[in-house]
Amino acid sequence: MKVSFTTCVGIVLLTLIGCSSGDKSSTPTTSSVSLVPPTTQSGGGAPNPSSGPTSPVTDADDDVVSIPGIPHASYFDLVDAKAGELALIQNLGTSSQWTEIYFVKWDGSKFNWRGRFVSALHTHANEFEYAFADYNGDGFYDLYCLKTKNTNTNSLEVHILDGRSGYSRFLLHTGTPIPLSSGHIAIEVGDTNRDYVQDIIVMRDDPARQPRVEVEHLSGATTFQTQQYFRRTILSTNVGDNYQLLHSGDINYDWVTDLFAIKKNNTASGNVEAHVLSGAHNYEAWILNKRLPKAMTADDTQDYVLIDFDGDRVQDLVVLNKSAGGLTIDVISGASGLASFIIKDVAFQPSL
Ligand SMILES: [Ca+2]
Ligand SMILES: [Ca+2]
Ligand SMILES: [Ca+2]
Ligand SMILES: [Ca+2]
Repeated sequence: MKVSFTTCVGIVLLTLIGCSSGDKSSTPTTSSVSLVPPTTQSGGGAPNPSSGPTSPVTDADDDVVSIPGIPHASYFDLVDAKAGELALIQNLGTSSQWTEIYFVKWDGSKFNWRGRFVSALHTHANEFEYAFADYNGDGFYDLYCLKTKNTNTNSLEVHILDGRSGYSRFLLHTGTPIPLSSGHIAIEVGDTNRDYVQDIIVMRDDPARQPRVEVEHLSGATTFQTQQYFRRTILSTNVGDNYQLLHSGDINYDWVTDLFAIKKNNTASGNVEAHVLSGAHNYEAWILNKRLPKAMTADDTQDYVLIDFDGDRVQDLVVLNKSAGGLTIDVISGASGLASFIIKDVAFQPSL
């Protein structure tokens, strides 16, 4: 089902979570909507002791996950790759002593392993964010490894592993104009200016820097050396582990990806909430504020990924429920307006 913009606004009207004025019109608001605010901080951008420079925001992916079938499993990240495929990235505790990449695919009833690759990236303690895209246009998805901590250049670094070689060699190592930051950085890859070259989207949550989450695009055409877009959003900083920021979905079908702020903790409703800012409106308009059919947890044990899981060309929201005992997966249907599940509580125990 295609969800039109008007339908989305309708969804907003039906499912407002703590929204106040400004949502009654049929067009996105440009005033700041009073969501359950991510922070009570205002104006000056004074650092919060819990997330300031001396106490970097802890990433959700620090959690240990043990997954049957992967020896020495200790650390994972999960990203989308190819249509409907998922990739697990094991950064630490690998048998090869290199970062390893596993592909899995859902066949309608269970997950199946699709391949394992020993990459040319060393193991590390949570220093990289990841995204898949075809960097060199050879038809193979490459792995963008974006180093956000402890870089030699003291800037955000881009290291790209070649998909065609099974991720065994690098296509690029470069610094960028983006300085490292004490706050949390989320990153996606996509062609934001439609020149057929993949760009990097950086979402910066740094209350020590300023009080609004910033979105910045680095130009792929200049090998990520120039900023081709910059905006301060109406989303307050200091979202920390309460939120997960995603930028790979276009919820209102205007061909511009939107900023999903998934509020995972401390919601008034007790459920996880999706708050979406319109990319086409420079992140000054909320286009969805939705209570998801998913209870929040006290700990940061849920990770969210946007992909089209069921192949209907509508982005779905994959939930990874992490625990010491393993991983279970839910998928919330985009076609249902993020109201119902495609799969729920499926243990992640892929078959060979
Ligand atoms: Ca490639
Ligand atoms: Ca581009
Ligand atoms: Ca959009
Ligand atoms: Ca879908």
